[in-house]
Amino acid sequence: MKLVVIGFGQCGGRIADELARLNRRARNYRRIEIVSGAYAVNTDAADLSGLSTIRPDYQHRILIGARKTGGHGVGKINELGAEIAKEDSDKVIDVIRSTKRLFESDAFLLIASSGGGTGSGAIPIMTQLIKERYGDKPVYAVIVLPFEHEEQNEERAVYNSAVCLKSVSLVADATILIDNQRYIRKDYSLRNNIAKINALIAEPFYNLLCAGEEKKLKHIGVKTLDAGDIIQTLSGWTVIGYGKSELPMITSPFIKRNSFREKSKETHKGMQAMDAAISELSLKCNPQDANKALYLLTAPAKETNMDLVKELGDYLRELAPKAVIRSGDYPRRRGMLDVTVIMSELDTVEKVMNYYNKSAELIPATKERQEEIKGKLKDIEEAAKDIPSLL
Ligand SMILES: Nc1nc2c(ncn2[C@@H]2O[C@H](COP(=O)(O)OP(=O)(O)OP(=O)(O)O)[C@@H](O)[C@H]2O)c(=O)[nH]1
Ligand SMILES: [Mg+2]
Repeated sequence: MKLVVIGFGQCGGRIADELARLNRRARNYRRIEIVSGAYAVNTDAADLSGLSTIRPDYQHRILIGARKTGGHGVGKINELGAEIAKEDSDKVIDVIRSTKRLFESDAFLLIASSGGGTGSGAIPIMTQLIKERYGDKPVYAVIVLPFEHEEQNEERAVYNSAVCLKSVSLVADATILIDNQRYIRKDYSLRNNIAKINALIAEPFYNLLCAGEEKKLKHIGVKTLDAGDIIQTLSGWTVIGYGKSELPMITSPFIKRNSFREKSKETHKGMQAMDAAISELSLKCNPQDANKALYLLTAPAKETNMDLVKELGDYLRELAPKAVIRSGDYPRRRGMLDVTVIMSELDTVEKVMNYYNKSAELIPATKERQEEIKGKLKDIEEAAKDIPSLL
């Protein structure tokens, strides 16, 4: 599957940069392309210069709203992010139009955090515009949710998230949810290591996008998972997971690879990787709420047998009984077996509900506070009424 990737704001830009890196890896090691164009859009010039893989020209790192923000971001005011995106949307549409392999691309992937101002304000607007222009291609939004400490300390982070999620979900074909907090839990040393978190966020996309682009027979599975399967699966609220399991290298001539014992060991490893993928989903959710699901097994050809693929399918079916399940196998490198899982069309997402409920509570208090500020400003004006002005 080939994507046009566009990141908005600091978080979106950095993850888009990470996907550009995955494309370079696919090109160098696998001779295939998975990203036909990678762009970063921001109101902050410094954030754009901090990227490393997206091409460093103004057609790939796109500064918007420079007149309004002086190139310094919108300071979490998502309404301003949205307004600037509307005004400068032509800049983004123009570069998309000049993407070389646009017509070979299968979909758009737009990325932003929900808690900031630029990305969370711009992503719904741009999703809608791109959908209007390129109706034949799906537009998927990746939304990165704030860390717990941000939710606790910044009302804006919760409010922006609610507004962004509602707006994006009305226009995107699927909204892929990534909870920043989950990545700290995986490894506490990551708290200060955003780059590592971004690499973990991007990783599940690698094999998923590569599998359908392979041309060499030896890397084509019994059942290929291609762009069509992914497009059929992605819809509505979506989460993604990835798990791996090291395989022992079988070098001894005395161990028969297809002996019964070896086979059950492989199945066990496969289940282990599937378990890891499910328990490390990008957002905590209940697989029973998924109406669509997909899994991809990537393993050395010799380790992949149909029993394993089938067992993984049976296992997922138990976990997600309602879901239409699509699957594939991808014969790849030695010594490693990994599983990528997507749960889509989730009909219950507790975290999203919480944002909506909390923000609904915040709105009257925020209005009250704004009225109070207005009142106080009026009092000052009133007191200054008889003072001469130099202007
Ligand atoms: N995973 C991840 N989260 C990030 C990154 N950068 C920022 N965030 C999160 O994104 C939210 C802040 O949004 P930003 O993307 O920095 O904001 P922005 O879109 O640039 O908007 P403004 O700076 O307000 O103009 C917070 O919840 C951060 O924790 C990143 O590189 N990776
Ligand atoms: Mg910013």
